[in-house]
Amino acid sequence: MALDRIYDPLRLSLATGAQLRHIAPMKAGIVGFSGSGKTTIFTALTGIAGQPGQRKDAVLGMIKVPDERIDFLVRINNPKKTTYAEICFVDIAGAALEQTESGLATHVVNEMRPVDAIVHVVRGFDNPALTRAPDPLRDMQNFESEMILTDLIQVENRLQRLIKEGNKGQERTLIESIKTHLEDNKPLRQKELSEQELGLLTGFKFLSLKPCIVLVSQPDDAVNAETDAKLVAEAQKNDLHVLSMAGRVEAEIAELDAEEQKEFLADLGLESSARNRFVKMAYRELGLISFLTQGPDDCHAWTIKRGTNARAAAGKIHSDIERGFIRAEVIGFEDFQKHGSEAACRDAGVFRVEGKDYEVKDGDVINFRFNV
Ligand SMILES: Nc1nc2c(ncn2[C@@H]2O[C@H](COP(=O)(O)OP(=O)(O)OP(=O)(O)O)[C@@H](O)[C@H]2O)c(=O)[nH]1
Ligand SMILES: [Mg+2]
Repeated sequence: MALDRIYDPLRLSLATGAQLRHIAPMKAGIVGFSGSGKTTIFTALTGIAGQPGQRKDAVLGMIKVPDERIDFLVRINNPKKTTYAEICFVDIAGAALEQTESGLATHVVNEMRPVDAIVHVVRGFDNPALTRAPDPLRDMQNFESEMILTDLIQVENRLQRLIKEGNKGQERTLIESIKTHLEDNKPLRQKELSEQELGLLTGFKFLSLKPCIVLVSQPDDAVNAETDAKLVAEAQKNDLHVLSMAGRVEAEIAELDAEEQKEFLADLGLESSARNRFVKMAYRELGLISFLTQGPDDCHAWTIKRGTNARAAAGKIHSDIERGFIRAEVIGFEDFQKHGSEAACRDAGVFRVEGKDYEVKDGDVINFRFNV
């Protein structure tokens, strides 16, 4: 399926869980209980008006990741094409408020499976449509338990199947140890798993294994409020990262044009937009970095996980470059900025040739040499 049939970058569109799998940029699923303010946060992060209420399909919004390094490369190259890293936000249907003891509803799970990271919106504001008073800590813990329970049910089904087939191999041992972990109400992101074990588990797309940011949607008068310390402490116990914002205020600002946004943010004493604050935190907490490629045709930011080696990074651009990898020609961004061109960097001795195992650093300007 062609990507451009699924979504128009930077515009609103709809997709089913199955279509979501085909979207290449990092996908962040906005989830939470019904009426927690998810759609409002979707608007705050994307600037795109959301669709209120329950729907059949997930709503997508693409954003470009602001990157001053790309802005610099564009100024010196004036390229035909500029490509910022992108994040695709997915506004996912709300989860039922009551704890069901049977995990999350299937239509919610189907939309959550394909995402790379979870943005869990918890309600800190009074929603007149809901009878329960806001309680971010309660909602954070309940939704986490729902994700864990959903994984546990999946694991139990798999285990039964393996037992029936008489399987006594590696997968069964692993599934059994995962079951024990989940039964303790612990998320899989906290289980130590080897690369090989993670490989065996990719097909499951476990919810509690995905990195998760808890986003507390605060009332309108809490634009700059600190997140409750108890909530942060509890979140840390589960490797959850917390960010607070006044969702409705931020959504209104995000829909303004750039100049007006700046004024409003300054008036409110906010350093930058909700989107920028989110992206900065998400990259830091999810261990993401960008490397850059540049030239007269294209200046391009590529998002990878910290720790990725040169050869795997090349695969982000094209599988041929990964397969035929010869070497990576690397200049650190600060050196590039200081000297202004590849030639000047060579003269200054800051142009490096690295092999396939080189660990790519944030902001590396790279030219891959390959042969296929
Ligand atoms: N006071 C206040 N109200 C908000 C805030 N965010 C959302 N609301 C209101 O709460 C209601 C629900 O907000 P939505 O963003 O639609 O919540 P949702 O989680 O997407 O809801 P569902 O998709 O139905 O589960 C709406 O009436 C919003 O106007 C906020 O930050 N402050
Ligand atoms: Mg909604």
